[in-house]
Amino acid sequence: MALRTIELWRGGIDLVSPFRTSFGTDTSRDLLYVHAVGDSNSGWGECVAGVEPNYSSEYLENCVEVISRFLVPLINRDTTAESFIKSATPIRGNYMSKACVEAALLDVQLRDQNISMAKFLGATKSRVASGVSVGIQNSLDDLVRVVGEYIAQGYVRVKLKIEPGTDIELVRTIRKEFGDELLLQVDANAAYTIADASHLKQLDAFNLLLIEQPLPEDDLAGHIELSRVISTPVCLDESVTSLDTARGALDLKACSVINIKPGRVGGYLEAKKIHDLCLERGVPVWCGGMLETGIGRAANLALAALPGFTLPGDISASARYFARDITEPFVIKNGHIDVPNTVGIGVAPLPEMLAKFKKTASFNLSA
Ligand code: OSB
Ligand code: MG
Repeated sequence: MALRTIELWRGGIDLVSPFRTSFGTDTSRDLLYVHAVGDSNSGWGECVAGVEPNYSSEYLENCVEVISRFLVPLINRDTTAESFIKSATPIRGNYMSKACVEAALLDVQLRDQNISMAKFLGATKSRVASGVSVGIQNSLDDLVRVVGEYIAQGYVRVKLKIEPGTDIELVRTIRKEFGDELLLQVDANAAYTIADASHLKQLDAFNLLLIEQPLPEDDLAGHIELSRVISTPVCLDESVTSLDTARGALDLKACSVINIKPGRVGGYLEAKKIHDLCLERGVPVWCGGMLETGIGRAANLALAALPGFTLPGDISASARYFARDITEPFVIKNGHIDVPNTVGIGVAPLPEMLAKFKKTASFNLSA
């Protein structure tokens, strides 16, 4: 029941189609996994950082450095996910680095304890409603076709990426094409400023579930002002990096919905705390995504099964992202994806997929 080694694994998997947001275009996932190897079991954690620091200030190579140089030295044979997160408090920021180490430690310890991540976190659902995040397309025709395909596959909620110049018309077109019943929301990834408030107010005509992260990460005042001016609920993604920022944003009415991403807030333990706060306050939350492979997706499903996750999240089927996932693929059935219910995160990399990856570091732990 003790840890032996922390390994870092690197590789990449192509996306089935390019994913374009207001901050850039991804055609593949460059991957970093943390593998925590114990005496009897091992656990996996996926790093959600991108190659470039454009979603947030974190990026993959920096995570490799932070994990190797600052986080692994905090781990000994008896470290748990909880004790690791506590000891990592003096390391500022670096949420995505902390989160993937924590995830690997959680996976191995829950396997040792013979319980599932879903059970450990307090899941109340065995499957979760599946939404899809649709990147910016080359034309409105392409967008209509792509959204139509996702709806045909059963996705229960559609999120459209927007940016200045491709926003109001895009929403108008999708509403006209697919009707008022479609659960629809938009995500700007911080592409606007508060000077765009009256422009964004035009979105109020389309009965959107929410607008996600319209303004820059640090513009709390702007989000407070925008929330007063528009009736579409404001949801924060990038701005919420911890329980404290979540509480502050809610207290100051900068948002009325929160997108919880474990990677962005430093792990599943912190994500659960944000969920608990929001549940207590009746604030709806949903589980975001970072184009995770099956390792990150499995853990996100466990989190999204908690009772406060009342809005469909961005957890789509493996096939929406990859021709072949690193794990057994997650599939959508009647608009839902099953929550893994076996020990730990319930999945592990398939040997034939892992064979294409490289173990780039291995740290032996001391007592
Ligand atoms: O802002 O939610 C986002 C993907 C990468 C980085 C940021 C975001 C996203 C998504 C995709 O919207 C969500 C998913 O399907 O994983
Ligand atoms: Mg977002």
